[in-house]
Amino acid sequence: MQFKKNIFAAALFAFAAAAQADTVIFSQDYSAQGPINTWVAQQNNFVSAATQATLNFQIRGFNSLDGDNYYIDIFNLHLNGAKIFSGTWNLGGGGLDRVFTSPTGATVQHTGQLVTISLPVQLQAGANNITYSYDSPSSFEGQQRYGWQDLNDEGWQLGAVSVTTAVPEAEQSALILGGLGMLALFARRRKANVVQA
Ligand SMILES: [Ca+2]
Ligand SMILES: [Ca+2]
Repeated sequence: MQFKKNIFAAALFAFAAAAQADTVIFSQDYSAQGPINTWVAQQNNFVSAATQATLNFQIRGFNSLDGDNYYIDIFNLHLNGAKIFSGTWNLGGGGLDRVFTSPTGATVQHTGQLVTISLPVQLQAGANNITYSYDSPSSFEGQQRYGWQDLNDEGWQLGAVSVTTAVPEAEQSALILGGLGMLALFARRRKANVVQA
């Protein structure tokens, strides 16, 4: 009976290790925060050893946050000072959805007043800064588009942010082999117990 339990535990360990392909190196949940003005930026500061990572986050619009209309609101994301992602979506105020700057491999899903974004990012080994901000430019594509509108009209919120790195396949294999090793160990112990009895 004990042997069966051990086998089960070892198998679970092997499968769990295989499933844990991503390591979270930074996460912050802003869902309890109310809307903030479009001229207020948000920042994440964290230290990373890894360079290749995935940044997941959400943008939520309140009231009539605009897309590409007269009162255009453009979302910008800077990683360590460089703009890597930029776009505008109709998050309640009308206008078109557009992405202006985006790394290869990005996914952007817009549903209602929520945009869910996943970006491959190249971090620095050491300190990293991500800045999320909105811009409502005085000049955009040859037109006056300026329109900061306060919280009575619109606001925004950053959703759950997570930065993850994929565990290299070699490490995953090592974890699975470790789980199989445990299986073998339990099997040997069981044999030894049988001999003693
Ligand atoms: Ca608006
Ligand atoms: Ca606006």
